[in-house]
Amino acid sequence: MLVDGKWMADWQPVQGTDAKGGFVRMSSGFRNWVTPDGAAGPTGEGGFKAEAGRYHLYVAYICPWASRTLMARRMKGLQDVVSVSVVEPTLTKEGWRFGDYPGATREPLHGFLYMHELYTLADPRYTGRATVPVLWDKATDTIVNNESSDILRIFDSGFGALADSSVSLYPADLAVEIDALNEPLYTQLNNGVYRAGFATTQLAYEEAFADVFAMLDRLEARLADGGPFLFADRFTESDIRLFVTLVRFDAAYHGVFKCNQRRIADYPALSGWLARMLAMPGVRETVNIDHIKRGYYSILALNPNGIVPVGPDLSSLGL
Ligand SMILES: N[C@@H](CCC(=O)N[C@@H](CS)C(=O)NCC(=O)O)C(=O)O
Repeated sequence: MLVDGKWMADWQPVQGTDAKGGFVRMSSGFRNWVTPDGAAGPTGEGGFKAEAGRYHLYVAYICPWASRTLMARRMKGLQDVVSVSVVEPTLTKEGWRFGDYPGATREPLHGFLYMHELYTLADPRYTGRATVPVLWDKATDTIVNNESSDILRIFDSGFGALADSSVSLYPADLAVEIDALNEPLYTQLNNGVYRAGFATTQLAYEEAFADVFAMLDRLEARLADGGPFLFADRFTESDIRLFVTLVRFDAAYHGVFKCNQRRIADYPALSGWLARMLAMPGVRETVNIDHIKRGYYSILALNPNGIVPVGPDLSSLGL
């Protein structure tokens, strides 16, 4: 991570640990918003007006947080408004790197090799991890926001008429219900798999494991009774939040994070929902299973020899 603008070499994949050996994710440092008129958003400073071609999104295909912003960009029809770069799938000793690994890209704006160079350009005294996603402002050469849950909402409403208004990822009349579902979805499932994978005690792992499968059971029942989306016929940001975890589950979390009570393939309603998501225009292109497998299985603290499993067979999902 960066400390006072300097890269610290003793990088650890575990972001933080609490007294009980539980995984603790660090908070995001840049929280400004793009808005139609450039006024300040719910957090941070103003000055980031929606303009086509002004903003750039840095992502990793391995990363569910980054992938959810990529999917929101596609669902809101912002492909020609916000450009994208993709880092290589394996974290190096200097964090995320740009390069020629298939599916990755070079850094187009400054020719940087590492993600952390963008952070120190934005703030030469930055302290924190150089995480993806990052929403970058080309006009002022700085980071607008590096919190994916904010970026989802920026894409939903911050770009005004530049975005597809027929899709609303966070409609006002569902906002309370979406927030109420997002909370356990994040704690028990999206972050629950990480809490299982990075636990350093048996107890912390088992607590996280129970959370993951309790939430999967709950969502299976919800989708078996309803659908086609989490909120009946309304596609929302909660579907995006669920998708990024489910599409990684059998390929990565089931193995390397030891979330192995069941696979998503064993849940009929969840696998039907996952197949429906993948059939939506542009969604398949936000998923790169090779990056996902290579990325997670290269976390040497969890998989010392870095062997990437050949399976599972995901051909029924077209992956
Ligand atoms: N709060 C952030 C978390 C992002 C995050 O943890 N990204 C991971 C990849 S999945 C990362 O970039 N880790 C690099 C590191 O920890 O050094 C968000 O949701 O946007």
